Amino acid sequence: MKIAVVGATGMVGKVMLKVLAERNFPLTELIPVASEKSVGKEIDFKGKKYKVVNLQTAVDLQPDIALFSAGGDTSKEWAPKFAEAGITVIDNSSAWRMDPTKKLVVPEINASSLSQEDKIIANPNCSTIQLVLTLKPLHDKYKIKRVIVSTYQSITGTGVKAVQQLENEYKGEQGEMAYPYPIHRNAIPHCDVFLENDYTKEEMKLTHETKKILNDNSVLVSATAVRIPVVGGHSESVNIEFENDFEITDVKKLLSETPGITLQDNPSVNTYPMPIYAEGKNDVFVGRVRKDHSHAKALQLWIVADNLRKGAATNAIQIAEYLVENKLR
Ligand code: 2RA
Repeated sequence: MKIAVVGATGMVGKVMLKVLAERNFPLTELIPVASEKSVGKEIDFKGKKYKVVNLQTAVDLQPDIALFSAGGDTSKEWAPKFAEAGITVIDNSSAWRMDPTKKLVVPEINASSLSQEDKIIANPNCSTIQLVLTLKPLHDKYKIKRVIVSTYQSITGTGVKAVQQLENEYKGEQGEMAYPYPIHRNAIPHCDVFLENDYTKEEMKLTHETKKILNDNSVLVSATAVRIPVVGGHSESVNIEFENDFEITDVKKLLSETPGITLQDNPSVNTYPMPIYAEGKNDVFVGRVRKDHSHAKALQLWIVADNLRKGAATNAIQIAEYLVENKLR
């Protein structure tokens, strides 16, 4: 199994390499791919050195699967070229997520929809993945009417420039700005760009992608996405209104039995999910599960996940694992 990692020198690409090694993915050859300026650089993977190549060379080397995390423009231009060459692309950008001909996959939810014909598979947005993994079992059992979510997003979601901005601000130094304002000791309610409806693109991704992955346009979602000076993962405060009644003990049991979710919920001993705990782990952590005292059929909960892992690299690799295990690649 030949695997290409497109964007291998980027923040998510590096985590993809780490997770491929950790999970002992059955690859016989690794093809690290990056822009021309990185071509020739050496990548160490499981004690072996691999030279970075450019995109055309990667197509010519005919990998079985290409994990893309190289931005939407590169995906838009190159994913079709890889697919035409018979290579299965799993793309972490937003380029293909809402394309009606492309699958948007969280393996625990809808990997079974995949077939050999799927040559470009979209990895959902990080904040969507942790949300829908939690919503899916609840939707199946209690039918969700409406979701109100506020996110508290790690600066790693923006990239290296944002991490550098925070480090500069810690040191009281002026440097390149990833955000319109200082992020140190601040919270910026502005992730990605603002749209006509005064929501941001990040907020509308939560709305549109959730509906597509749950395959239910009736689910109403309103989001506020906030950037905070944290690096370990994205946190989300979620209020869910159901059609049906529920018992909180049943909800907690259901979540604790859901693959990919770790229920971390014991306020009496200060146990709840936090980015400093979730960082470096592949699960989605759920806690603060409680009946909404203001609404008989609503639930309040808190979700945290490492946005570079389950929010990006790990989810993409789990899709690749599913393809291999089910002989779809
Ligand atoms: C962010 N989810 O956190 C977006 C893209 N990674 O900025």
